[in-house]
Amino acid sequence: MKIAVLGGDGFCGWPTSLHLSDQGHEVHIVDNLSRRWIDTELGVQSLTPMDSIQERCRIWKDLTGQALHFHLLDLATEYERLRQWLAEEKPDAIIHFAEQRAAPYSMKTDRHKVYTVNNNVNATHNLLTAMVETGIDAHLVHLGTMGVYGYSSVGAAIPEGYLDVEIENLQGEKKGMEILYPTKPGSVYHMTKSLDQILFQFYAQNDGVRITDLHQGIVWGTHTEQTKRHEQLINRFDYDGDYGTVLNRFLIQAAIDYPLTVHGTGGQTRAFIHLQDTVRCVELALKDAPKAGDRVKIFNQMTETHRVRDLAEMVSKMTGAKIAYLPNPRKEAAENDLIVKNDGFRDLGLSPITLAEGLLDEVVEVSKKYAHRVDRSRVPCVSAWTKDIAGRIETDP
Ligand code: NAD
Ligand code: USQ
Repeated sequence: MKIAVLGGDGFCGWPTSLHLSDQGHEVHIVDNLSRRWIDTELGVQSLTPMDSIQERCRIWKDLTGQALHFHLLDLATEYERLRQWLAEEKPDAIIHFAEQRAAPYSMKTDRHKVYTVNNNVNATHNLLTAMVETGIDAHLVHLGTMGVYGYSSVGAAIPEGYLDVEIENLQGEKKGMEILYPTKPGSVYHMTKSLDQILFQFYAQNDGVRITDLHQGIVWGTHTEQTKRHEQLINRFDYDGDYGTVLNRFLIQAAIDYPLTVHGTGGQTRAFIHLQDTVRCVELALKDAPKAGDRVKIFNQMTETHRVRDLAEMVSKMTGAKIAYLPNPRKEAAENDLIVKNDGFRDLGLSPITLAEGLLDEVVEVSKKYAHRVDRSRVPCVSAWTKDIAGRIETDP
């Protein structure tokens, strides 16, 4: 297939591009490199030394003979170019990773909120309307988030996207209907993913666009089978207080002898998935495309749930790191349970990589190797969810 990977220079997009190219697909990476600019804005860098996207593509071609085509394009602000690109290239499938994905970054200031909404909502809507206008019949696979549901399962497993409800009509009869699971986003970033869901529902129903939305949990790990093949294919690894995600952060903190930064009591339960499984799930979703006229297909792309303090304790036991319980910069439930259905990918044959399988060591190894690149002053999470909370943030554990 000819596959467009939008956001293919990012943490999930790059290994996915390599994986699909390795399988013989013709892969086109579309990215505006905004993530690299945000590193510059924040004054941080990936733990791992990343080459330019052009250089990464050159190395892959030298190694495998497979070309990766790179296109510099902003989905949110260059609508005409996007439409023209789709009309010319006519991809068979489009994988959409191209959004601002950090909740803390989205809550930093009013400007960051505005940027995140403009970027994410416009990127998704521009893509959908351009697909309709050009008449291409590509399968769109979008990376969404488990965060659209909120994280409370009220004692029942969160289903894959839809909820059956019963309402009483004016005649007093009970009528069943299926609705999108009610959204309860916890940040402006997560809110944009909730808005994306409505855009998808409309374009699937109105124009028959074939869409799969992957509600993904927190991705951990850094290597995949392909990124390990050459040091210049290495993936990005975010450790800073805005973009670093919790488990990867704990592992790098342990490697640099920094107390593990648990927010509040660490009672937040979240869904997780290893990067190698992310890549595999995208492949499985591509093979299971919906038909025109079908409702949006939604998968919960996660393999296990964990409580933040349990993760900290596990990393502490493994490495000897101390744990610091800090005032929480976020507005979120101090404690929550989370039960999630993920039968969709299991039925398609996913055999998940779990934390128990020893791959945590691999991340610690990478962290130790590049520890000299870490700026310790960028480790604390300083983005506060409200002005009240801002006054209570602690930056020195
Ligand atoms: P990332 O920031 O590393 O990558 C996103 C890429 O998209 C970047 O290369 C960026 O330059 C590009 N991009 C952003 N806006 C764009 C635009 N307007 N036009 C063109 N390119 C643009 O993020 P990631 O961690 O790879 O996440 C990818 C997707 O997966 C995101 O949509 C995110 O919401 C979702 N997701 C990520 C995680 C995670 O833990 N990393 C978990 C669940 C879901
Ligand atoms: N946390 C800590 N200490 C830290 C960092 C985080 O205790 O040093 C806590 C947070 O307060 C939160 C939890 O860990 O309760 C998860 O935080 P995170 O930064 O790892 O994850 P999140 O902000 O939810 O975002 C990440 C990705 C996002 C994706 C989401 C999936 O950045 O793109 O959508 O995970 S999910 O969490 O399932 O919604």
